[in-house]
Amino acid sequence: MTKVAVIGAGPSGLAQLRAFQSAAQKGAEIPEIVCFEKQADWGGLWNYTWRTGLDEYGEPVHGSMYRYLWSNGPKECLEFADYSFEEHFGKPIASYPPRAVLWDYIKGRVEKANVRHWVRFSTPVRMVRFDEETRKFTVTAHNRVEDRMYDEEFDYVVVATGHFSTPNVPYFEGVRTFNGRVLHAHDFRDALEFKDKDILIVGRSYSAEDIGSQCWKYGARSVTTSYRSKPMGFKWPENFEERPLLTRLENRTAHFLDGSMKQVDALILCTGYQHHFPFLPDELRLRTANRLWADGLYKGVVFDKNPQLFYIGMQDQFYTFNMFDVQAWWARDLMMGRIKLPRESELKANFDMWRAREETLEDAEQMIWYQGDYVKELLAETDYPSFDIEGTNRTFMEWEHHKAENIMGFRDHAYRSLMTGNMSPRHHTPWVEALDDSMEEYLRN
Ligand code: FAD
Ligand code: NA7
Repeated sequence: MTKVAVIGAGPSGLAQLRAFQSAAQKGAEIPEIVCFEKQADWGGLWNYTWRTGLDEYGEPVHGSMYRYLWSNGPKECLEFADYSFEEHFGKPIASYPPRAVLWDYIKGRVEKANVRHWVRFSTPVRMVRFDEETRKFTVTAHNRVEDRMYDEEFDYVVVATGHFSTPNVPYFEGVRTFNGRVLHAHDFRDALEFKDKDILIVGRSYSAEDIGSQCWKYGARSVTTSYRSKPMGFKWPENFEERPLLTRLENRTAHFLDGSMKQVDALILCTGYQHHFPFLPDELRLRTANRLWADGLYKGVVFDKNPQLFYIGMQDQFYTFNMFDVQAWWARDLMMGRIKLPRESELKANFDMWRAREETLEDAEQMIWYQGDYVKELLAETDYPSFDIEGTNRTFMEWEHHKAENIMGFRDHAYRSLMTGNMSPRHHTPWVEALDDSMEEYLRN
C-alpha cells in the first residue's frame, strides 16, 4: 500500500490530513497516512506554549505566538470552504478572533474528520532520506515519550513544518553590553512584561506592527520601531513612533541612522524568520526566502528536484488556512494519480510566469490579487469546495483600508463570510479596551 508521511500537524499538515480524509469519505481508496508532530498537541503555532528556548525534551520550542494575540487579518479571509466558522461555533462570530478561538476552530474540523489517530505526537522527525533505486523515503523519527528512534519507509513526504519558528537574528553594535532585555519576536510571550517601559522594536512587518501595538495596548510607556527599508506609515498614537534603522547601542541609548538617539529599556527584534529544515539533507531541502513565489517549488507545492516530495504553506502569506487547503488538495490529487504531473518544461514555464509577475508587485493590494490568483489556479484543478476568491481579495482590501484609517481600531470592523454569505457581528468591546483574550470572553454575547 502507498504510504504518505506528513511532517507537522499545524494548519498546513492538518489540511493534508483533511484532504485525504475527505477523499476517503467520498469513497476513494486512500494511501496509509502517518503524520509526525513534534509537539504534544496539534494546531501548530496556534497551540500556544509558555515555553521559550528548549522544550521539556530539549527540542527547540516551535511556538512563536504570544498571549493576547488576535487575528491580524479578517477571519473571513482564512475561513475553510468545507467547515465554516458558523458551523463550528453555531452562530456568526466577530471578525478578528483571539488565538484561542482560532485554535478551537482549526481543531474542530479535524476532530469532526476523526483523523487524530493518524498523528504521532511528541515525535519530531530527525532525518529524511530518499533512495533513487527503490524511489522510497526513509523517515527517521524520535518518539520522545518513549525516547525511541526508528525508521519507516514512505512513498511520499509532505513537509508542513511552517517557517515562522526559527528566528532571523541580526547583530547590532553594542548589543552585547546593552543591559536591558533583548529578545526576538519568537520568544515574546506577554506584553505586560513591558508595561511602563520604553521599548525599541527593529522591523517593519507584521510582528513589529502587532507586538508594538500590543505593548502599547498593555501599557508600555513608549514604543519606538526602527525600519531598514521604509516606515510602516500608520497613524500611530502619540507615544508610538517610527525611526530609521538602529545603528548601535551604547548602554541604554539607541542610535539611529538619522543621527537621533533614544533611551530604551528593551530591544525586541522583529526581524523575521528562516526557512529551516534541519531534518532534510541537501538534495531534499527547500532553500528560499520568505516571498510570495518561493524558490524551488512547482505550482508552489512540488519540490522541483523530487516530485514525490511536497511542501505546504512555504510562501509568505496573505492567504493562509484556505490556501494551505487548496495546496494540500492539489498535492493529494497528484499523489493519488488524479492530477498528472505536467512535463518539466511546462512546470518550469508555469514557475517562470509566476516568478516574473511576483517581481512586478509594488504594493499590498497587488500582492493580495496575486496570491488570490494563485489560489484560484490550484482550486480549479481539485474538488476543494469552490469559494469566492475575488470577494476574499476585496475583504483583504477593506482590511488594508481599515488599518490605514486606524491601526489601533481596525479590529473593531466586521465583514461578511464568503462561505455562508452571512454578515459577522461587530465585537462587543473595542480592541484597545479588550484585555481578556479568552474564548469565553470573545464569544460572550
Ligand atoms: P505551523 O503553524 O508553524 O505548524 C508547523 C508544525 O510542524 C508545528 O506543529 C510544529 O511543531 C511541527 N514541526 C516542526 N518541525 C517538526 C519536525 N521536525 N518533526 C515533526 N513536526 C515538526 N496567520 C493568519 O492567518 N492569521 C494570523 O493572525 C496570524 N498570526 C500569526 C502570528 C504569528 C506570531 C506568527 C508567527 C504567524 C502568524 N500567522 C497568522 C501565520 C501562520 O504561519 C499560519 O497561520 C499557520 O500557523 C501556518 O501553518 P503551518 O502548518 O504551515 O505552520
Ligand atoms: P517578516 O514579515 O518576514 O518581516 C521581517 C522584518 O524584519 C521586515 O520588516 C524586515 O525588514 C526586517 N529585517 C530583517 N532583517 C533585518 C535587519 N538586518 N535589520 C533590520 N530589519 C530587518 O516577519 P514577521 O515576523 O514580521 O512576520 C512573520 C509572520 O508572523 C507573518 O506571517 C505574520 O502573520 C506573523 P524589510 O521590510 O526587509 O526592510
